[in-house]
Amino acid sequence: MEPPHIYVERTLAIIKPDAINRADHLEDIILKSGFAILQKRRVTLTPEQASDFYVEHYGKLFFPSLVAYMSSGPVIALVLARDHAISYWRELIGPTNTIKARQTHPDCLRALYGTDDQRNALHGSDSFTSSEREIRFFFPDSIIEPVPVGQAAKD
Ligand code: RTP
Ligand code: MG
Repeated sequence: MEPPHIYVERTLAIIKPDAINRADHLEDIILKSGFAILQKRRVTLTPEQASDFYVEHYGKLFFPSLVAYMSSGPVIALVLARDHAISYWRELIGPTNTIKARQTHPDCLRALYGTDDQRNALHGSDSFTSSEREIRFFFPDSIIEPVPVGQAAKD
């Protein structure tokens, strides 16, 4: 008999500068939420790198301060895997604006660990295409193909 197929998806999460001091706790929540952490990298982005990462927002009013914030200190990029990883992680982190999230989704991670409308603790890829691009951005050698459940996570 064939074993059951388990479809595992990957997403890119970032612990942003305002939440970096709570990284261990946040990683614990991630694991308890059923994700495997496949790859992990702590890095301080240059303004150029932060601009490239958020290029879809180039030209918007908040772009310069977003770039300044994301390059203001270390971040931790994490490749997370589980079923429906992209949508599930976005649901867990909640709405973009921490202040509004506290009113509408008080249990979401941004409501609990974010700071304001910009410093919102965590990033999550918003689509499969974004996840591929963002994983490659932080982990250029990453191979995008199905990962067996239970594969060991490496630091
Ligand atoms: P992220 O990409 O960081 O996971 O956030 P998101 O998808 O929920 O929101 P997105 O629209 O992609 O915005 C990227 C980041 O830009 C800042 N932002 N500020 N002041 C504003 O109106 C505003 N809108 C967005 C936030 O830091 C947001 O995470
Ligand atoms: Mg986004």
